[in-house]
Amino acid sequence: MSYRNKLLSLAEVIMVIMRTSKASLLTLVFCCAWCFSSHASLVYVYDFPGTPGSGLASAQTNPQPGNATFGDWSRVNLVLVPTSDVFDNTAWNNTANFDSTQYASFTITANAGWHLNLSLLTFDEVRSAGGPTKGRVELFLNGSSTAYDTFDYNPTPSVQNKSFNFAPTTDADNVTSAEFRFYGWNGGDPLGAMSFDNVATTVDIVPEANMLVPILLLLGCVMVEARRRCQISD
Ligand SMILES: [Ca+2]
Repeated sequence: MSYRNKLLSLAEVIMVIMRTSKASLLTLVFCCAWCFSSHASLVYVYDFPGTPGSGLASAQTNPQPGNATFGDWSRVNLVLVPTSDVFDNTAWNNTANFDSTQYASFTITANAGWHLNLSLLTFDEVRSAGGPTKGRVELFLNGSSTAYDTFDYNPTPSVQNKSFNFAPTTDADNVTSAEFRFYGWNGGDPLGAMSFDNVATTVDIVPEANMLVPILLLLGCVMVEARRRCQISD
């Protein structure tokens, strides 16, 4: 349900409550519960279904969240490996030097009037024999060319789950777009591969306007109406 529709629904419920009782306290509790319940984190997962595993957002098992769009995966200076159910790539930089021009990535874009409070990225990784032995994930915010945070790890020959515990973004950061880039280098074979799966982003998608403003306006209306009815009954 959209934020606007939630507000309209809330107003209707308040009117019903006021018609049927003097339950101002109940109304207050309901408003607070609604406010907090509409403000929860969700987890969006890329699981790359098909052969080769698809990086298209429309192909993922879970649907898009409301009020933000997870994008299609990109390969920048990488070559697809047609493995099933993972995002597999070869032609990684084979030297000992990190190369910022070669990566796999995806973006998240908030709808107008919303922003992203990001808190965690987890993912499965595995490399083939000769694949990269150095891995890095960088998070870029609001189109900046400077990484907000960086996670280094050593890609493994069997599947492991990794956690990128960056500093969570807050309302004050006003993040409206984000990009995660996955790098690899220092392999022993130019045909070596590295793949990703179950790339899970934890995010709270928040309306930019202060949530309390419309709630307080509604509560104000409730109290004014309650006082008016009291005066009429006196
Ligand atoms: Ca998968």
